[in-house]
Amino acid sequence: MRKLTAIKGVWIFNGRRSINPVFLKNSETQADYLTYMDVIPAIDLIDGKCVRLIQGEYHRQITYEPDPVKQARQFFAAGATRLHIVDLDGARLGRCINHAAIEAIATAVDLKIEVGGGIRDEASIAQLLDIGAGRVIIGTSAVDRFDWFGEMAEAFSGKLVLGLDARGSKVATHGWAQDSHEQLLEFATQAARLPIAAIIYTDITKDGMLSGPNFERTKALVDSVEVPVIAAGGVTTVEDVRKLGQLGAGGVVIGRALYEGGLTLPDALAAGRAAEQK
Ligand code: AMZ
Repeated sequence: MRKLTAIKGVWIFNGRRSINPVFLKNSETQADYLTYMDVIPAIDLIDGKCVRLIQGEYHRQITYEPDPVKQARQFFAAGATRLHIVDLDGARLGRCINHAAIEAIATAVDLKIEVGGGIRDEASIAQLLDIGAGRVIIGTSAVDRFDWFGEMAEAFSGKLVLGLDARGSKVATHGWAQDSHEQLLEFATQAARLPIAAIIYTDITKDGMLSGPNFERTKALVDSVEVPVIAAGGVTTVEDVRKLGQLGAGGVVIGRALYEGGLTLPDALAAGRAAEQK
């Protein structure tokens, strides 16, 4: 751990990962930067099974492991410490659908879990935290009801993550079926003033394409906000992980590349740790 102010990374406070440093400014202890990046494998759920979509389109679905607990155990055995779970049925329908599978994973596997997809009310957030999720991801409702999102961010300080999914510079919602009027950087800047844990940025056009992430927009985000930016969508190679680390991403979410064997989780984790030493 080193004090670095020029590189964006993950804020820590008293040796622990922390929320937005804005909320630490009155503290006598200075917040430090921890420069390693989280490498977070993804489980996307449809009908209780692990799937991937291509560019978020529900008719372009690949089913992998039918048992998500088995998949989560494999990620844990390969060295993961965090797990990204998306309830894709939930994202489409606007309420948590794959609750049983999420609870089964949270109960069976010792991973820090972030989960999203269809979370639209306070009770759903509380319920997911209750069953062991460490963080809850909110996308659509942050865009549609920003004031509500602000209230929830305060109520569950450091536990919410903004899921920022975009086609180009336009933020998308409702399982990526709708484009909103929000612009990526403006919206991120506004949301980053709240006590959220991170922003997960997904470039929809890259997602599931195995052709690399959107480095340019990830960098623009990293340079615009003071919360960790986690990059998702298209992360395919060790080099992608390394480059995202160099440009200051606080983490990466990896899906299809892990499932199709092109990238091993130990190699991706090693690249994330290497970013720590920069
Ligand atoms: O692939 C999709 N069509 C998709 C997807 N992966 N649609 C939504 N999501 C994810 C977002 C975010 O993690 O990346 O669901 C979460 C946001 O859900 P919601 O319901 O709050 O917008």
